[in-house]
Amino acid sequence: METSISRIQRHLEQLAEYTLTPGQGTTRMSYSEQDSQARAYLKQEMTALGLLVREDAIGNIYGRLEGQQPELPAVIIGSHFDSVPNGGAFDGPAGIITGLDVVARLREQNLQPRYPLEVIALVEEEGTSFGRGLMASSVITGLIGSKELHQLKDRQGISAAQRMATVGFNADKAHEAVLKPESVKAFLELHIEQGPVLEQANEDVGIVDTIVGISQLEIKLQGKAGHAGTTPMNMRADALVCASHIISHIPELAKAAGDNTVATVGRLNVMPNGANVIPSEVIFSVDIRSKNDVALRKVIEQVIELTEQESEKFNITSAIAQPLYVKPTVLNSDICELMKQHASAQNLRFRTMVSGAGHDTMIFAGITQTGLIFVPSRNGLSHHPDEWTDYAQIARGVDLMFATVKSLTEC
Ligand code: HGY
Ligand code: MN
Ligand code: MN
Repeated sequence: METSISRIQRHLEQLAEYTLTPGQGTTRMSYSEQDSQARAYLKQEMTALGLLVREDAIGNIYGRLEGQQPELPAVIIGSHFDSVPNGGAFDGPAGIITGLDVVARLREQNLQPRYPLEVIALVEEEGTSFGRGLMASSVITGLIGSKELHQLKDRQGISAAQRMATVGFNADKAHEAVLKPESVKAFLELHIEQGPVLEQANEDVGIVDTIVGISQLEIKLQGKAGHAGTTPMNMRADALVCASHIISHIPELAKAAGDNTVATVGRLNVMPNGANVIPSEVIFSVDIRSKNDVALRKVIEQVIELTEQESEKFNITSAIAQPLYVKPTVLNSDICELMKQHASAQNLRFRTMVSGAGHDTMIFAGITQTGLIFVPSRNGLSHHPDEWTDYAQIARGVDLMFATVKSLTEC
């Protein structure tokens, strides 16, 4: 007989197989071959649990356990199954398999919830493919729709709409993927902490009460290509030199803003990218986060100003887009309290905490009450092949999720 721990291990090890970079972490882009492999596995496991399985217009997977009163709003549990490049095996999948294990435990105990329960597997939370994180949950909650899905493009210039069409989904029906707030009782997510706090404090779980605000900027600098050997230094419009001046000042802007504000330039593309060609164009990302919205907005403004100043200095034209901006999000206090009661009853060592990582939970908070449980990350490491959480630690998080779900669905 499978135990919760052995189920968790089986699911996570299987999902980790679906990567573009075996041996170098999890690389699973939305609507890719690896996405399709993970999708088939998740649907198979949802079906094996007797769930009613469906995929919405943009490829999110739902597994529904009907309630005694099907007309009542559903409690949704889940997370995402896309990844960052060469990421870990737990970021996202841990939350989906938590939903599966909650259902498995209900089945074992012959419990049918009064409220319907839905396990959800979300696409494109990381934004790795199309440069805008939290994409699917933003469609589900009505923040973006088919227009944006046609505008968001990957590095090859293919839009999210075109990509999803290749695997049978339809951005022009994105409106059908929108959930009515009255159809959802709560959204719950278990996620790895992706930081060092719980491990250093030797605690079992974190109950998240706030998620930091996030801004993702995309800065495009247009200079002029030229010969590296024959173009005098005072006749250049070098987009990469300009970018380097901007980027080198960004960390101090974040530090000066206080409140643990952070800023990261994680992606940079240089065109035409030839060793003997003056860079004509540079596109780079700026990811800014803070639990203080005033600080967040201040750093965004300063990065824009800095870009304009340096562009003028280097005879560059600049364009700045902000594909994502989400305010700091306070999660539902009633659910936090409920989780704390259950954690105490289970003698779990826990704390309430702020999440420095963004999660779909913050988007669902726009339409329903939400709760987010963290489990420890070894060495605080994430977005890295060595990302790790013990299966027994995840099982303790599932214990807390199971008790919370039973309360919210009145099992
Ligand atoms: O970037 C984040 O915080 C999350 O991993 N998408
Ligand atoms: Mn994640
Ligand atoms: Mn992530």
